Amino acid sequence: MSAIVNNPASSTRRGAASSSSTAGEVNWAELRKDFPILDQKIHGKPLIYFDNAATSQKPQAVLDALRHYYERDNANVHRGIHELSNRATAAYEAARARTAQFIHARSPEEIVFTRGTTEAINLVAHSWGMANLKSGDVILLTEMEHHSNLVPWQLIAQRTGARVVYVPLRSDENVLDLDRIDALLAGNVKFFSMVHISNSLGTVNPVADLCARARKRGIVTLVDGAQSAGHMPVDVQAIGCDFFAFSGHKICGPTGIGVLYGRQDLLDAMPPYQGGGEMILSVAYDHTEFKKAPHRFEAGTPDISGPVGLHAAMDYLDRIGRDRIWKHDQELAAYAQERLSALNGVRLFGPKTGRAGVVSFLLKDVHAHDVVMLADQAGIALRGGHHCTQPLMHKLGVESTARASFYFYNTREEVDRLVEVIREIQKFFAV
Ligand code: C6P
Repeated sequence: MSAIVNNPASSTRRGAASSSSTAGEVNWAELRKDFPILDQKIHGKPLIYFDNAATSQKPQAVLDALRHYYERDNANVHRGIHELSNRATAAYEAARARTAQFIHARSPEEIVFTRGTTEAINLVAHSWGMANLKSGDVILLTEMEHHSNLVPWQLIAQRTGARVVYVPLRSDENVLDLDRIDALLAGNVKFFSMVHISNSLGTVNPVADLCARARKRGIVTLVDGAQSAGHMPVDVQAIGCDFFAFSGHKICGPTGIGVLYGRQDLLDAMPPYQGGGEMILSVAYDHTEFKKAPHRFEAGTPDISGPVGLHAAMDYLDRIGRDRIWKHDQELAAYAQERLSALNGVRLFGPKTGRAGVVSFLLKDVHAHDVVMLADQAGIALRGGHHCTQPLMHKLGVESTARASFYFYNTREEVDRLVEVIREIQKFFAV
């Protein structure tokens, strides 16, 4: 990393040097140099990567950590008594401790490694849900959930007889209708699972407030942090949730590694999700004793390089500062919103103010996929489709949207280029 200067909070800074930055500020354009992938042309045009909600790019520090692990330390964890296995185990558990610190969990024992947000939510739905839900119970979700926080609950509802109920959107602003929350929670709600930042709308939900209201009624809560962890400071104790899930690949880490935070007492009381090696204390032909959490939920050889890469990613992000990343994301999104809304024939989705770095839009009479295909020809990576939020799209009366999603290595100049390209697309379709 070369682009952060004079940041007193950044004690682990490496090679900090940028004469163009002012005290405590980040030279965002300079940070791009940490991402080798960004330095290329697509269809002859400089790559503009605006598909960060799908997955982020990886800085050199993460690529180096993965390479170092496989070149020097690779072995299986928790099993061997040899040096390499000890090193791999130490790296794996150090990543767990770093993750606990990253989201301010009380201890590393509250961190379960999973394949991603999706698996983390499925783990809770299957383990906690099957053990605690029964016919007549209500699972409360919101109308803006990603399929990953919707389908697992429908499956568990089918098996337990519980019902899924949704907090509605306010039609004017694409935000949750908070006036309805208390009445909904007063139903027979046992579990309330909510997205922190909507991947389709960019809406930032007031999760601390929602969790506090649920907690008063003894309702267990989960926050889907796929789009928030890595984009803003996250403190699970301040949020007051019982579970929090996120994916490494969306926060500069590798694919295949995710995190489930769970309150220790809840995790300890939950039955295993999968059975196999690593998660047992002892096995006999007729019964098994399981390890305590988190190991009871990590059956089989885990992804080891994943946590190593994730550790490097978390260090990298914190050298920049997640408060700064959040400010940058929001400023870029507000700028994109302002520029796009000034165009004729552009429908913008999501809240008018305070949105995260996600901007969904449609051009009048142009299919979202055509927008994305033509933007690709101009070197811009957008995403088009339902973004795994089909019920939400239905609610909004559309099949799909085009979406630009930002991260800290994106710039205002890139947004300007997007606007230019959208104008060209409009001309092409004579809108
Ligand atoms: N959204 C997108 O918006 P996984 O695939 O397990 O890493 O993450 C799933 C997931 C869960 N919740 C939210 C809010 C998400 O945005 C996502 C992933 C991607 O482009 C893929 S649809």
